[in-house]
Amino acid sequence: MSKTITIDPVTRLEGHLAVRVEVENGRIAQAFSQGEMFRGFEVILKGRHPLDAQQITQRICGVCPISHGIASILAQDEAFGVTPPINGVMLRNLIQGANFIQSHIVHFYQLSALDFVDIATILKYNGDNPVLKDLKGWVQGQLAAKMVYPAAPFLPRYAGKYLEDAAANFQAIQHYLEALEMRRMAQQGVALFAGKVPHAPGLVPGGVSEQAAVRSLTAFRSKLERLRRFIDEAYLPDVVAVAKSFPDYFDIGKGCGDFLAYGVFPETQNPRETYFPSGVLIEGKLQDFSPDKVAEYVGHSWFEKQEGGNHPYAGKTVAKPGKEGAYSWLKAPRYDGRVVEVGPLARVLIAYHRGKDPGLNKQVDALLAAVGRKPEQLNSAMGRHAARALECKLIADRCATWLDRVKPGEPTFQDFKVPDAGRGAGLTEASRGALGHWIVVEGGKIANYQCVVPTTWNCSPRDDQGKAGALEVALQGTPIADEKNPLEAARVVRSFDPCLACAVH
Ligand code: NFE
Ligand code: MG
Repeated sequence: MSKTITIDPVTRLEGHLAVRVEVENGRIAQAFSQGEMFRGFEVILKGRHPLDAQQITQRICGVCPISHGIASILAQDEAFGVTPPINGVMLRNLIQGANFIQSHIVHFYQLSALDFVDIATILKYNGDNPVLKDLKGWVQGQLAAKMVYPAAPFLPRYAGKYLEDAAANFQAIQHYLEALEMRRMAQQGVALFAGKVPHAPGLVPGGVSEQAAVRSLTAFRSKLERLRRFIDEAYLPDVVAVAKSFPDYFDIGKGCGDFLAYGVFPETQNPRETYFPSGVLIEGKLQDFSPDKVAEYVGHSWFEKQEGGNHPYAGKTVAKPGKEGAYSWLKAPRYDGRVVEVGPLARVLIAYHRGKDPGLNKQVDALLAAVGRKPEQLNSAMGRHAARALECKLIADRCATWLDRVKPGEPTFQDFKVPDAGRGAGLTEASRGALGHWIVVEGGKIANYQCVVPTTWNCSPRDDQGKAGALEVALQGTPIADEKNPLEAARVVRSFDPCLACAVH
């Protein structure tokens, strides 16, 4: 007998995701990931001036607008035939790097940690940390006032096993609050070179419109040093502590096992020479990434019927609500017809397999030793958290190198003309994974614009062949101890850090 459980909405993630699972003998047998809203950015962009694209596409999301902006200006760099000066390349990296840092920190503390940390222990706090005393007093006040949800947004939550050690909980709760301050600091770092947050005017084809002023570089460095301390002293140790307390999550949430990264953070004027390398890991073997092999299917998506997969240059976005057999507003991107997972785990594993950066491989090995796991166990719910935390450190450390490479006072921008016709692919990574924008310009206007987005890869519905998407595969086999509290399923979903606002764009 199978029992269907629907989690709708899955909370503590970005956007509107519903997950329907069929449970048999205490385990998930089948899972269906449903994106619940249509937005239509690709339709809005048609017929507009190409230079509107990086502004409009940043509105896809408030968490990763920078990566949409970067994907858009990379596509336009190619379409317009312009190469940014090295200062422009480095400032783009600092802007995008700071955006990744805030995103990873907010994902662990504000979105995921409450799956593991027992916030209810705050009522037992008897120490003299002012922040924790304040929080305890606030919860007590809400209880005394008989509020329905006295500790919202922390409670209610699914019942289950949370961190038992009181001191570990207090520390994590304190870091939860500090993380908000860290996030603000990283956002300020973005704004120094991008103009403002979240939707940055400073990202332009040909480079960055802000100058490389010594004052901004110094301000960025001081924020970066504070962030690096938080990542080293709080974020990474907290993830290791959670990983050691929940070792079973290195065996839960195992994904399809195939991974894709476009690569991100160019270190030369060639946009493909990136710090995190591109690549495809299929059945444990590393292949070079080929952009021609990306295609989107809509067999189970609410879009007009099409024959087979469309490469993004030929992609169409025609909404078809109520289409028979469809259950999601996400398309189903596939690589060479295969389901692949994208994100920090994909980037870290692909860099690890490439082995070009011995320092990076050493840090992956050290993390695995700290949690007592083997590399193959990174393909799991806890592995995704561990890879994300490690990646956050790698990026923050690398930002210091990019800062050193900026030449103060030298140009950050190369002028260009918008041609009457052209096309380009902007391939980068957002914090949640491989992100591509494809632009076709005709008559000086956008003739077609397609975005293939990280969460569209990870949370896609089934494709035309009926192959389940990456999250759907990862949910299969997940044990569900209590059908009224499907905490295990929620933990697997959140390990992907889904953003449905992006995914449905
Ligand atoms: Ni709305 Fe986004 C990221 C992009 S997710 S957060 O990271 O691109 O698919
Ligand atoms: Mg799209």
